[in-house]
Amino acid sequence: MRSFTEFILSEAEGFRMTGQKLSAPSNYWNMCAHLEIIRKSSALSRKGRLFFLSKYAQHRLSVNIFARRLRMLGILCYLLVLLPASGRAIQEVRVLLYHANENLGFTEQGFHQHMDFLVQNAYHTISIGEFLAWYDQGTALPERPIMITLDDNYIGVYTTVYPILQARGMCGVNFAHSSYVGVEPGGSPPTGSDHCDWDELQEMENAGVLATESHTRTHRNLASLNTVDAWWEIYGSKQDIESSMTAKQCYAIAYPYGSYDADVLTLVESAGYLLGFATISGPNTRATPRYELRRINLTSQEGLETLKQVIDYVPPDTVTIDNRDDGFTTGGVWNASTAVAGYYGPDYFYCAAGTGSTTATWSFTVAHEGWYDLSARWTAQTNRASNSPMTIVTPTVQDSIRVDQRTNGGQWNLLGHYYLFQGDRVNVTVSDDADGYVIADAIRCMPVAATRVRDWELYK
Ligand SMILES: [Ca+2]
Ligand SMILES: [Zn+2]
Repeated sequence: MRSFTEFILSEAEGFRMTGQKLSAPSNYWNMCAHLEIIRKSSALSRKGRLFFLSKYAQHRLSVNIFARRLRMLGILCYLLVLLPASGRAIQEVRVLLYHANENLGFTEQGFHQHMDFLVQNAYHTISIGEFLAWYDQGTALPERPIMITLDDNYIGVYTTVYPILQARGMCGVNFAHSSYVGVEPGGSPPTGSDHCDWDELQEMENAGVLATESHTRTHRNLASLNTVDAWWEIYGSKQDIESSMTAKQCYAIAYPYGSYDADVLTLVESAGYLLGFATISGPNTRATPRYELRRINLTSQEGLETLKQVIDYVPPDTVTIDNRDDGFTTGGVWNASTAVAGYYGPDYFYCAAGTGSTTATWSFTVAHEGWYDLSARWTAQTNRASNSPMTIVTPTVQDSIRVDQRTNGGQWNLLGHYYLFQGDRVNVTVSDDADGYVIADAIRCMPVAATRVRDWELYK
């Protein structure tokens, strides 16, 4: 495939100038919209295993089954009552995982840079308590919520991470293997592989900067242990942390090596944990299983581009309009559905193929002049239209493209790249003049770096 530059060079003739405004020939953007993004999927293998629970565990289990039923009832009520009325997109929380050890790619400078980026871009670190209130009760989170976690309780958590977070008013979670708290294999002076001691953990806890939670006792692979050993690791570390720290409740566990199976999850619930963190990449919603929460493993050496990617960074001026938001209007009959996964917000609308009289329009006013990428989402299936017509209309842009809604569901697909002026009213419309079901889910208009303008001017 040709590079963007080669494409511009060969296709520059095709660019249309309208006053000061430039838009690309639709075939380029159609090509972009059809680019396949390989999605990684994690398959979790689970193995069956017989085990016996202690009396305490059995009691916890029956209590928890009741609690789980109550929770399911709660979720049902949420779905039935709140969801259809809600105009807000479902919030997501991404959890980052670092290891504060130079031997594992940790650098003070890199961590500094990552945290500065988060603060400067209005991300808000949340605590385990805030996560739980959101997950269990739907309590609102701050804008751009994010959770910082550190595994293995390396001394760098105390010497480096703690002051960096504290200076920025941020917080995080320190997952400690409780048998190794205070263990210093490097002797004196401390080395990167030494571990924080209980006094240091208590100090960070009291400061409200880093809460210590469980990473088992001795960091063994939980899925490979028999029940007695797994219980000793899971329940024992919770006991260690709660008895060694003042007025401490340990609510969360992170699985060593990200390893767990169905039996491990049962033990974790029985031990009284409320949250379990894996190392499966991706965002958490309130529907993510509470003992299989996603975490994104990265090192602070990785640059800001990687960070932006894993946190799905969107610049502040980005406008996102869901089919349930203000700014979305319809003509003709549309039906709501959640049947196919990958939709944005609470649901999507669909209509059958027709003659173009059934339409859905997303409208917004541009806040700042500049270049924007305009994208749309849909849910893909074979019964969809391969040629859903979309028009993009502003006072000076008039673009018509067709998108294939049989593929590329559940992701933002580029419709076009436009120069927009402050105060411009933008209307994006999809109609039923197509060869299958047409989907109206959400659109996004995201500012992009001005470098592309300069690139283009080189070749004009
Ligand atoms: Ca939607
Ligand atoms: Zn670990």
